Amino acid sequence: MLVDILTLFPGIFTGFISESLLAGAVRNGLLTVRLHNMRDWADDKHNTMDDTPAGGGAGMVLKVDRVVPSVEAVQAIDGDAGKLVMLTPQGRTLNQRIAESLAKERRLVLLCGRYEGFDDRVRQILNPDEISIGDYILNGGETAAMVLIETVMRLIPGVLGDRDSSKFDSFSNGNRLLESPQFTRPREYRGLQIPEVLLNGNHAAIEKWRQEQSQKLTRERRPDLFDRERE
Ligand code: 6GU
Repeated sequence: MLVDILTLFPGIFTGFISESLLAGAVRNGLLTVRLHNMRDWADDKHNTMDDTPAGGGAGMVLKVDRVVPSVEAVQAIDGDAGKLVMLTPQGRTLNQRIAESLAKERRLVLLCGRYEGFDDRVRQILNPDEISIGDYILNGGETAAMVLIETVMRLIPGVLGDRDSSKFDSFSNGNRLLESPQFTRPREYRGLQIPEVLLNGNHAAIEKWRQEQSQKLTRERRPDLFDRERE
C-alpha cells in the first residue's frame, strides 16, 4: 500500500514510521509512506497557508487556493490518484469496519488539517472521505492520521506475522467481544495465581473459559457491543 500524507508538520511522523511494525512493513515493501509538506506543494510564490476566518472569529483557516493545488499535485505523482481521506472531527468516526475497507485500497492520500480547519471549499472541490477518530478535539489531524495508518496496516496481509494475526482481534470480522485476560509466567506473583484452567493443557476447556471471560468482560464493560453481538 502506498500512503501519502499531506501535512504542515511532517516531522510529527518521522519517529512513527521509522519504528517497530511499521518500519518492518516499509522494509518488506508492503507499505510505502511518503510525507509531503503542503507548504512545498502550494503552486504559488507565497507560502502563507492560512488566513483569518471570513465573518470573524478565533483561529486561522487553511486556504483553499493553497490546499487544493497541493493535494492535486501529490495525487498526480502516481497514475492512481488514490483514495483521499481528510482527517477532521466532522468526519464519520473510524472503526474496524472502516479500517477493513481502507485496507483494500492500493493508495491512500491523507490530508491533515490544523488550526480551526480547512476552508469548506476544500471539501466541496475534492470530495474526500472525511474521518474523525472520536468525539474529542485534537490540535490537528496528524495524530488521527497515525491512528488510522496503524489500524489499517495491521490488516494488510503479511504485515503482522502469523503469531499475532489480526484475524481474531476484537472488532475484526464481525467479532464484537473484548478479549479475555492474558497471563504469562511467573505462575504466582504477590499471591495472585494464573487461573488453573490455563495451565492444565486442556484446549477445549481453555477455549470455553476464554469465551466465557470474553462474554463477561464485554457484558460488564461494553454492553453496547454485547447487545449488537447477539443480534
Ligand atoms: Cl481527525 N482532527 C482533529 N483536529 N480532532 C479530532 C479528530 C481529527 N478526530 C477526533 N478529534
